[in-house]
Amino acid sequence: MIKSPSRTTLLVSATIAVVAIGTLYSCSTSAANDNVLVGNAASKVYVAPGKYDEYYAFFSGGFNGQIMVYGLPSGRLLKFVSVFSQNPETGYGYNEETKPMLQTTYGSIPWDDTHHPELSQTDGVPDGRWLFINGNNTPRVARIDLKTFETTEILQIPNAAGGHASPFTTPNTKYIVSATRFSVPIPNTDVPIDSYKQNFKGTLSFITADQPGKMDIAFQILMPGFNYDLGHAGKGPSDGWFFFTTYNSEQAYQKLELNASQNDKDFIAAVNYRQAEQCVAAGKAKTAPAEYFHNFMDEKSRVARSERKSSVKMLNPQDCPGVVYYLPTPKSPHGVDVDPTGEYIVAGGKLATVIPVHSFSKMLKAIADKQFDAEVQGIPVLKYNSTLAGEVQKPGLGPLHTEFDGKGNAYTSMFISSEIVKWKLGTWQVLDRMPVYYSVGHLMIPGGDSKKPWGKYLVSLNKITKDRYLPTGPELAQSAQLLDITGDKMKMLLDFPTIGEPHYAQAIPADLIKGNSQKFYKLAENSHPFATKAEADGGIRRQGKNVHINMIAIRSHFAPDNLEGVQVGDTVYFHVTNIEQDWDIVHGFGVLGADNAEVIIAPGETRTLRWIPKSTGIYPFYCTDFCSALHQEMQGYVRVSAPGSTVALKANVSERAKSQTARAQALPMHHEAAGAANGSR
Ligand code: RUQ
Ligand code: CUA
Repeated sequence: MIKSPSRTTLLVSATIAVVAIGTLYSCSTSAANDNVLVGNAASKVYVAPGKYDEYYAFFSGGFNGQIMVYGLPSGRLLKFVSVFSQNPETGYGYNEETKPMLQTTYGSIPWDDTHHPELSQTDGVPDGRWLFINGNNTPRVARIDLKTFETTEILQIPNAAGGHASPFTTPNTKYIVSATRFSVPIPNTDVPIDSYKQNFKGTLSFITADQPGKMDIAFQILMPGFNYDLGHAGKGPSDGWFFFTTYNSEQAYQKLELNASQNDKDFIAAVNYRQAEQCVAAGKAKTAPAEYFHNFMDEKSRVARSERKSSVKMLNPQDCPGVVYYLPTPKSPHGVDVDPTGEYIVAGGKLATVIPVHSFSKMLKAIADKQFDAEVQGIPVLKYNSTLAGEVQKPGLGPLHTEFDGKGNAYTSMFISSEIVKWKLGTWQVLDRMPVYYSVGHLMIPGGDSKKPWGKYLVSLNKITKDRYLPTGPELAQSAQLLDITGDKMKMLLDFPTIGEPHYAQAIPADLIKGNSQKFYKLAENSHPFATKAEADGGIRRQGKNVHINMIAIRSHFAPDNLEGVQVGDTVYFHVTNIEQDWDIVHGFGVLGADNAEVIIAPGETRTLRWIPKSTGIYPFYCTDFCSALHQEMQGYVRVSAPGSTVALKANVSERAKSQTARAQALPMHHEAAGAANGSR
């Protein structure tokens, strides 16, 4: 077989292909280097040691279900924020306090696929209070509090499958949205797949978002069974409207690659959500049964709770005329982006040869003049030319997403031709092009989807990395590239890798966040039911087969640190309170043979590790975070006896309390020195 001619042919053609690709990439790379090497690119991204970056940037972690926080322009990675995925690094989703965050009607889900981070806005401008992000697989939206950089709330979206067009915000964060990517029967029931046209529907969800801890579905709009892809709110004159792209208006349910690419135009759904509010208030929405979970972190106890909800308000556009219009849009549109003035609605048609731009004012006029072509399930379809402001001709191949610089320019990502194209709003002229490496999906300008973009940098979020970094086996990191957009021509400044697939990102001047960043949790306000606020309060308690250990962590010991009386068959809960009240003094806790993950305990909070010892013996536990000069001494032992053993419950609380506190005070700790250095800046 090795010698067969077909194999040889295959090898030869493969070699040719490799050579061709190699040539392509080396050409591209040298072209890139030409761009990079103009002027002072390095100095523009250089952030000196000890200095801060100018922007916080939040990148979706895609299929890692998290968020990565980067500094711009340096591209330095600052933090991972766990959202929909368990994270063994912090214990998120493993410890007892955060487990409820991942609760859904499908059970506890340890993973999701994040796509679109979205900053909260005030009057159409990112304000630095919260970041929202969607879970695409098991439709959910999450709130991240930008004081603590922690996920504080997750809402499941019922009557949906694939939460892709999400969680874009209205200008004052009254609502964030989620549209179903995949249409399914609503409510979801057992039907033949080939009954798609009769039975499958889409939904658009409007979610109240301006009150922390109280996210909920305000209402859903029942839509024809297309795929809903992305969305953006109107602003300024178009405030009160929301625009969603749809594809698969063919309603294909197999081989979509072919069957959903038949129509020359699909649609943008223009939703008048103020009108929807009025119809809901007037009782025109039905109360539909819908099971979903709302999970939120209590601020004082820092324990998450889950509540199950059982119905939503469902509005059928037929019962609320004027609530939705369809704008024909070529072809299989993906992104839909509204310019800073609120007049222009730009679509990125994956298979379109132009970038179509709709005019909001023309749309209102076309509605008033009833310029309708057809109706789809009670939704009027406007005439393409009646809403069209213009088309960008020959933009490149595979337009996906557009952001704005606030100076009248738009920037569109071209997936197939791997470039960013800059064009002028109003004249639709292409002004500049920049090759990017490779296959750009989203692009991001800080505030670039808002009323007031900070139009200094553009980040290209590339799907394919290939030869940009040292090879790391078959799977490479994804790649981001930073461009300077202050001049007429874009300038390439920097490549940096990203982890998971960063579909979209958001960024905001650091000044809007850094002053609010919380340094520790106040111990006095810790209302966790198992909080231990002083060394002398530690102990061990048995409740049937459950053993609760109350423990403190402080540099450089746990108290108690010797525990006896645990038996095989018990479930042990280590409730560890970090009683430090100082910035960046975090302790960790791990115990031999634990089958979950460590817990990381921020100063002032309590975290609980559940542990089921499987055999008798002595089990050490230790601090996992190098917290002090005597971090290696920060350890203890649990004795595990046979079931029914007469070994009494015992915790060495009081003897250790005094001597260790005295010792900790006598030693200078490296974290304190680091803290002082930070404080001096
Ligand atoms: S997607 S690459 Cu936003 Cu999930 Cu466009
Ligand atoms: Cu605490 Cu190391």
